[in-house]
Amino acid sequence: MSTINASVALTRHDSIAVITIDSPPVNALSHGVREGLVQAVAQAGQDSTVRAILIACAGTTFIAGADITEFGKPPKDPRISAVIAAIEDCPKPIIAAMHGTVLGGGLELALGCHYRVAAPATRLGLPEVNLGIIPGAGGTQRLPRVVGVERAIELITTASQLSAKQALEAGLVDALIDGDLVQGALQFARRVVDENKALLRVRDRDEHLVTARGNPALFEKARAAVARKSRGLTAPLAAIDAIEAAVNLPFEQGLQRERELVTAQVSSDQSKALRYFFFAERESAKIPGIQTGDVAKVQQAAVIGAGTMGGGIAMSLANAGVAVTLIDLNPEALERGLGIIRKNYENTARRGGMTESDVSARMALIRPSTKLADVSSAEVIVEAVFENTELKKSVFTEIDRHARADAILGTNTSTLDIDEIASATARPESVIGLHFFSPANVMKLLEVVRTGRTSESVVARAMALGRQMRKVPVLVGTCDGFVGNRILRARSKQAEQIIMQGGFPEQVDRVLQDFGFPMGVFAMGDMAGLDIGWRIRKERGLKSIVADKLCEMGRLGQKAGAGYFRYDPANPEGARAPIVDPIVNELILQASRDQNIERRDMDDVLIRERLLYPMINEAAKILEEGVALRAGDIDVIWIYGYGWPRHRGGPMHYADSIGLAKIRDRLREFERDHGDAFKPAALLERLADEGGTFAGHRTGALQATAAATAVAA
Ligand code: 3H9
Repeated sequence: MSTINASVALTRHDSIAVITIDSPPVNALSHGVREGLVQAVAQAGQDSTVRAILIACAGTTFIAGADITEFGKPPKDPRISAVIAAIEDCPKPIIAAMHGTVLGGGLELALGCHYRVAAPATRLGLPEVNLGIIPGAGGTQRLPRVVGVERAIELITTASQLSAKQALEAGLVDALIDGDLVQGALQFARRVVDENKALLRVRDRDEHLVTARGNPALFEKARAAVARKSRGLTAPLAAIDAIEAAVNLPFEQGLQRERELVTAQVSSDQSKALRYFFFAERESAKIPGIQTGDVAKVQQAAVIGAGTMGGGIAMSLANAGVAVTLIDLNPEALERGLGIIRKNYENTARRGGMTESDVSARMALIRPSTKLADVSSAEVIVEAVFENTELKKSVFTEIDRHARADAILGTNTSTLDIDEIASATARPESVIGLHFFSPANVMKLLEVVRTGRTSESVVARAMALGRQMRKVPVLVGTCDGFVGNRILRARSKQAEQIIMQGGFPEQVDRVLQDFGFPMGVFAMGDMAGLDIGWRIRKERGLKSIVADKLCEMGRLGQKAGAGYFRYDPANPEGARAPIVDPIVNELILQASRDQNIERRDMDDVLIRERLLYPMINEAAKILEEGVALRAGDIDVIWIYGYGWPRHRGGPMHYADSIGLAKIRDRLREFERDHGDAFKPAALLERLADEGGTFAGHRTGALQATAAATAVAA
């Protein structure tokens, strides 16, 4: 064994040299790995006793791509493309022995090898568009030469992955290796040498390109499809340009075109936002001072309430292999809830997402019950009954009587005071908010709400449960609406004011969709049902002039065929597509007149700023109060829970990218014109003065934790 450097080693097995990359956590192509690889390839290539070379990786995966932490920094030689050129030009056959996730630069490097073998569980892909870039180390030039142009366009523009078996069928992998990967790859290498097989260089292959050459329609069709699906993302379109270059230009010129395109993409705002988000998401899993890693998996849970939320939560648990007791005191509601769960699973099976036996297995994990005492064996209990404090308190008192001493007592409330709910038990340290989003079996976000008294181990276990359910758990503190809904309210309030002051629902919604949201505020309200907000407003003695009027007219949203918009089953755009309704616009004009509000024209920029800047201001207050740990957590919540476009990085990153002084100044103008509600948050004022960013601001600990410390002191 010879150590090339800290990340790369070179060993010999008879006449085969094995280059092993060992650079945790994911063997990314950092500068050290690149240097080590070039040296190792040169050393093995020059050794006359070496007849073939394997490249393999230690740890859980083959190379998962370029080192993303190096993006945006001055590039250091050797670049990835130079490493790949050294491999491809080597006079001895080089074989990639792959396992784990072979992604981005990792797959590009494998495509530079002369042969590729893989363990059966390997997954392969070029996910660069998720980071706002394109494969920039020859991937757009080599992949179409192997799998064909249309397949390459699909794989690269959608960032989809192939299983090892699919890769074998597509010709991307030459053999699958059962058992020990390196031993199997060595045998493969010996065969290559013994049979004197040719050095296969992907760059020299042309057969797939000729069929696409002279067929510009293929690319136009792909561009139109991508533009439709990727809503404003530039990377997938740049990827098509690069693949077109692969088809029409000689290899070296194609590489040059790819380089130009990737260079432009790396410095784009979209890529900066997407890279920021990649790390923000991973950071959100880490809680300062709390070990969230080594927590035993949950085996048994109970969900109380078999309504829409409770059913979705039970499905999320069953999907993670957890046995769930689904409890509802009302046998009919329980029956109905179970029926809906079964129907949901059967629909998934019909669409090919699971097998019939999967449906039976999941249903077998969900045991119905009408007795609260049946929470007794659960490690985690999630209460999802109607939003009413007294009801929830009585349920928690009962849970407290029957639950295991070490059980997590979770509540799915989205609006109520969790401290008060916890006070109904003798163990408030076990109580935590588990705020799922609807539909709970689909939505990835889970707000984990820590009160001032929740214990650290319950926090750690709740975060781990979130990950066990393959959700994105984000820890937040307590306040009205927690993080997500509190910011949502700031936006809804603006939307209501804007339509009274000059805008119309269709314009507000279009502005949000142009920004990248999948749906506007008003269409979203129609989809959820306007009666939900109506009921809450009535309970809290609040009013919303236009929304209340629509509800009084029976226009409760999509389910009633009309709300802010009209819905028509015969609409060629789809039964759920909103249709502008002049009746609503007339009602809005009348409401403005009744309130003596002088309407004025509002352009799209003004509407966007009026909608988004108060959200950012509210988020700043959340940070300053310590209800969120970091700006990134707020961004993760808004991207996963509320459809904020990823390529804009979330509200906090968006604010940083615009400049906090600009946002503060604009809010001051709104404050002057429309009143105190726009007053910039103290944190925003301070960071704007200092030239700081939200990303650079750390609260250190949640306000709830700080409060707990104060009590303890
Ligand atoms: C590319 O290749 C460009 C090329 O075309 C060349 C252009 C010129 N770099 O996700 P996890 C860290 S672009 C640096 O929690 P998992 C991650 O931050 C790249 N760090 O684990 C985390 O750190 P920490 C194309 C990376 O098991 C730790 O590894 N490739 C990178 O759930 C564990 O990550 C991709 O986009 C990286 N490339 O999932 C693949 N990747 O522990 C991106 C990960 O400090 N990566 N880290 O928080 C992934 O999809 C997942 O990380 C992977 C593992 C599936 C590999």
